[in-house]
Amino acid sequence: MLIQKPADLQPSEITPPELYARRREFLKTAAVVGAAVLLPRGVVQAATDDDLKLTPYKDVTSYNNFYEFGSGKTDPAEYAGSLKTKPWTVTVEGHCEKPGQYALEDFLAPHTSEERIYRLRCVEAWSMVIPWLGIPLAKILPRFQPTASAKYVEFTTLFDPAQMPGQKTRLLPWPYIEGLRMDEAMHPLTLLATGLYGKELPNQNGAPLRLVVPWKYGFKSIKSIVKIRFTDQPPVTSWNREAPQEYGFYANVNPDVDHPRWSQKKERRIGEFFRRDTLPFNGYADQVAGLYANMDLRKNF
Ligand SMILES: Nc1nc2c(c(=O)[nH]1)N[C@H]1C(S)=C(S)[C@@H](COP(=O)(O)O)O[C@H]1N2
Ligand SMILES: [Mo]
Repeated sequence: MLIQKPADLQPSEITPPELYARRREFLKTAAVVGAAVLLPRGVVQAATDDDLKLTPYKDVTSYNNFYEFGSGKTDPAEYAGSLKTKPWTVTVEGHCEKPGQYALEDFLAPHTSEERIYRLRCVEAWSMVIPWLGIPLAKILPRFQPTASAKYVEFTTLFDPAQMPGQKTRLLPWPYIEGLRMDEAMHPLTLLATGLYGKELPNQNGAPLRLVVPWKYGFKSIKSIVKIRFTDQPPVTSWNREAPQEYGFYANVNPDVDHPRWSQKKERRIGEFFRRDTLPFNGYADQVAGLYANMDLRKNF
């Protein structure tokens, strides 16, 4: 496990992607000994090696959705260089005892990023497997002392058309907003990602701070977060505002509920030829299905 703050990562410590696979082999052996001790039970997803075969770094960083830089898959890699991620401030507001503006380092401290290998499944029916670096959101939120009326958490992406040229267009209602129910936000799988493949997040992947909610469609995993707000009502999210009949608040990966314009039964793992069956909750059902025990997930899509 990498246990380092991104700010502490020295160039000499960064594992080049081509060495990454070999390092992983080593870590796998180490994990047999260490994982049970380091991670709460049930967090490490039991899966075949094939199912968690890493998507190459090049694909992870050149095939992206980040509409602030355009709607084409290669637009973010091409244009996100204009995003300035240092310094970065995260504003905390709403139903909590400790609202404020926090420099990114203070916002994350004293926690250090750990590695989590998660699948990300886009609603467009492609998927990737990414070794994220991040901190479970559940470790960070309690510090702001959410009150009893905090039922949801709303996340907002930076709004600055000068740095994010896509925001000069009406592709989406800006700024990009996403939200989780409090228990989803506090679930141990929910990660605030600071990096991937052992390095800081590239801008196109949502630097310097993004959400990764692996059991939900990729659009819930909001990038380049500048604001976190505790609310008593479900946040109005960008995609839900844009097309409510297509994108619900919950957005749990569900092969049985088709997108109105296409099936969700299969997916194409980027880099693979044959399509795979999509798994309920993107393969994390054992860990998260209980969150939705009494809900009709066809209605609450
Ligand atoms: N701010 C913001 N966050 C976003 C998006 C976006 O357009 N803007 N796209 C979402 C979608 S649809 C997906 S699939 C994932 C893609 O993450 P990746 O490019 O790092 O693989 O980011 C999500 N987060
Ligand atoms: Mo997506």
